[in-house]
Amino acid sequence: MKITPNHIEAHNQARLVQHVKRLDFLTSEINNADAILKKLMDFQVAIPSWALGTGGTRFGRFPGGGEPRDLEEKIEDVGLLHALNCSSGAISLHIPWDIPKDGEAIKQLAASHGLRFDAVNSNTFQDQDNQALSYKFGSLQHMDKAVRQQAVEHNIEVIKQGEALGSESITVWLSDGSCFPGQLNFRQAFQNTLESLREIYATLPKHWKMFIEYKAYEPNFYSMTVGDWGQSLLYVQKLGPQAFTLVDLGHHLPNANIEQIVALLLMEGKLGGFHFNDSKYGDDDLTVGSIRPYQLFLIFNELVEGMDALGMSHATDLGWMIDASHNVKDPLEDLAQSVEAIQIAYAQALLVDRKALNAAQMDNDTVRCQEILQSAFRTDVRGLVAEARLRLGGALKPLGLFREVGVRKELVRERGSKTLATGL
Ligand code: AFD
Ligand code: MN
Ligand code: MN
Repeated sequence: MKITPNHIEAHNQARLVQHVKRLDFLTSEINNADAILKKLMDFQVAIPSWALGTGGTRFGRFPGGGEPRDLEEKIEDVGLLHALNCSSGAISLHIPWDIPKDGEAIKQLAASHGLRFDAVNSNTFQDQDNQALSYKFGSLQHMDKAVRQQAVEHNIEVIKQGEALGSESITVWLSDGSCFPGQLNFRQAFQNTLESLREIYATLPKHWKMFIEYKAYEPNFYSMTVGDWGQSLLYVQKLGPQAFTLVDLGHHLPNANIEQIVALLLMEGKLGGFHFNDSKYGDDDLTVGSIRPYQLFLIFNELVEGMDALGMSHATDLGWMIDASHNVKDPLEDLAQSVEAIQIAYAQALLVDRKALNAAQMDNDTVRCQEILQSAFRTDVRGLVAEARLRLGGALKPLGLFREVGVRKELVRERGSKTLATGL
């Protein structure tokens, strides 16, 4: 299945008059539309290879049909999404779920869809069939040096795989921890993990980054060895300049002030990137912006302010990735919604009147501070986001075109209705 320029052209033509009307109104209301458009056009969000199939819970899984059967088809799916929105031009691989058999051929296939490879992800939270030692009681933290060594070697192998594809970062998410008090000596677990991470870090290519992702709970329910941003920061500070903290929005305890965490990690030069998703209760992996769009905006508000203060490039200095799971929605539709939600929050954050906010803060004018933030948040920037897509050659309404041409129906026809994608 391919989305052709003809599809895009016909779809856009039919919506152009309405779009221009909307955009004209919007640009008459704001004064930095051109600058925002340029930034939106530069901004790409990576799609996780493990989120292209239907997810499930431990209770069950209800596949929707036409799921990608192998890495090639996963790349095809991300290519479809990118053809529609021109803003998801990267794929993040999970190894060993997605080991390229022929690296060069996979690289070429991705390039033919305009895709590059974002961070590679290691997996020591499951045992694989051919694995000698078990990760039941942890991997990089394990009491047994041989298990730690096996996990270290896996991560080194993932870096090698990533290098062959042109990736420039590895994300390490550990499920290591304990389920019951007394099970683990916390200091020992930390030291073991640090020592293992150091061995991995030592093999990083010079231009690579290592992201240490934290998570408050699950699958371990008493302690997680990288349980929060403070612990992740401890590791990355000890590891060195190529190590950074990765913030997954679903990995905090309820009501955590994620925007403040982001601001401080940025200030310390230790924020590496994001796994975007949304949640009501925990690590729900729901569509970005579906539950707490204001929180997402506030996070982007800190990002824009902090990155500008440090002279960082919005497009390239942090890793922007989605990490989601789709139990009831079509994965591609869900991902299209997520990318758009990220772009909307980013555009709204670019609208914030920084000078006025600064002045209101200096005056302790709390009311004015809220007005400034909320007036940006309540601006309907969808016309700007659509215009950025239009200029890049994408569809005015990606989701609309996806349904008009019956992408899923065609994928089911090509691949079958009972296919199963690897992932969670
Ligand atoms: C986990 C983490 C991490 C990991 C993924 C596995 O968010 O990013 O790679 O799920 O699918 O909860
Ligand atoms: Mn994640
Ligand atoms: Mn997660």
